Amino acid sequence: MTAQPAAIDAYWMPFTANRDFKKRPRIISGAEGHYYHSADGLRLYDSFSGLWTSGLGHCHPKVVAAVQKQIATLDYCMGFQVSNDKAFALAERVTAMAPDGFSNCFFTNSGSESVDTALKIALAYHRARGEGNRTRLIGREKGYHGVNFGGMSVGGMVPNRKVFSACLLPGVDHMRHTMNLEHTAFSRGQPDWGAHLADDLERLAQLHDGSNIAAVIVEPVAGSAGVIPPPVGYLERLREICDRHGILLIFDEVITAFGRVGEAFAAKRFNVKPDLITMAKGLTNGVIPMGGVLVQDHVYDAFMQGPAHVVELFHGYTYSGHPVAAAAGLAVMDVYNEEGTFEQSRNLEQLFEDLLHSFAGHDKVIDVRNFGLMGAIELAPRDGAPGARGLEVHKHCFWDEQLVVRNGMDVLQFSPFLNSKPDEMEQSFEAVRRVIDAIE
Ligand code: PXG
Repeated sequence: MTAQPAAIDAYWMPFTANRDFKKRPRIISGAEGHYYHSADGLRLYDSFSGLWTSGLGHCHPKVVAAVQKQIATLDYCMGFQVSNDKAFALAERVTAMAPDGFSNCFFTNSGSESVDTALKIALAYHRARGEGNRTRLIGREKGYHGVNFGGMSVGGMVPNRKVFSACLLPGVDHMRHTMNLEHTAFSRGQPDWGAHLADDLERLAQLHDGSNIAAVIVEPVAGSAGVIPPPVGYLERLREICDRHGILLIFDEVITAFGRVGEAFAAKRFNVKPDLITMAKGLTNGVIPMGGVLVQDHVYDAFMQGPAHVVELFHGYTYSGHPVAAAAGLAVMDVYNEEGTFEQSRNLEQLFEDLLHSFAGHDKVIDVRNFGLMGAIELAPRDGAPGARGLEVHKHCFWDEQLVVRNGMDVLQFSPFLNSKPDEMEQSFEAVRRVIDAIE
């Protein structure tokens, strides 16, 4: 048992009610496989795989060994003009797993950086092709694309945007989101209703003239907003409209890539090919921060023109392609391959869906949504106190059931391990039910 840290005032926690947290901290000091160890001695099951990150479980021995070896071999190396062997190797591995025609990968250090990188690539691509007038960017309500200025601007999470409203990028529009409880509540997987909402993109193309639009970005399955699977036919329709108007389609796959929806990429699962794909999280199983952007060949080729000694894209991060992160990524790709992780994930989908939907009909539950190993149970908000019920479930699960459950307001989100054991998955939902039953 490890003691609680003596002082906890200095750390300003992200996306957390700091004062509430510090009254009774939930501090994790160790992990192994599917369990966390808290600083005050609890052993907790992690129902969220880190933060959608750690599909293989924590401290996988192969990944640990690869990181230990790399850090003692090459800890860092400049990534501009000089680079390291592991970054090239990882780009080869990841592009080989991508849909056909994605032969190049740019590395970043997070999902937010991946999104801003993708938006910049889209703008620079059009300019390189003599269409510098294409500057408008389109996102979607309820979209989450990280917290940097580009991602925040195309994103549609109101609390994340509110305070910064005056500083959001100009020339950004949003399509409507596709959630409508009247039509889609308790759908299993993709709802049948809602494909027509893709036509919002056509309307924006009519309004601005499609020739002024650079790109549209969507999460193939929205994650942070509380798991919103795409209506049947919706992504296909977006692709058609993009093709008609020369608009680049960006899939933000920070959550959906690497097995979360039973394939290496959601683009493969839905059989819809975007022009750019952002990724992070599962790229290294969360072990070392790393993200990336995959680009279709026509995008990369547009940059590889003109004098060969000139930098093609004035963009990059000190830690782009970091050797330790890339070594972690390579080990993770090996494990995905050796253990058949994406197939394991696919095989757990039915059980997961059944467990989630066993909450339909519960008097405190107003919707259940799922796709792949992404799931949400939406609780009815308590009168006058939206979010209170969700936070209470999180805390009771932690203290009373030794279970880490993520809540976004009153939506409980589930991101089980891609290699979950069925009995542990079942037990985790039994615990959630006891807590939902017990609270007010
Ligand atoms: N795009 C998507 C689709 C994401 O889910 C980001 C970009 C940003 O990634 P970074 O690495 O910059 O955080 C994300 C991140 C939640 C939750 O509760 C999800 C994320 C972040 C915080 C909370 O679902 N995803």
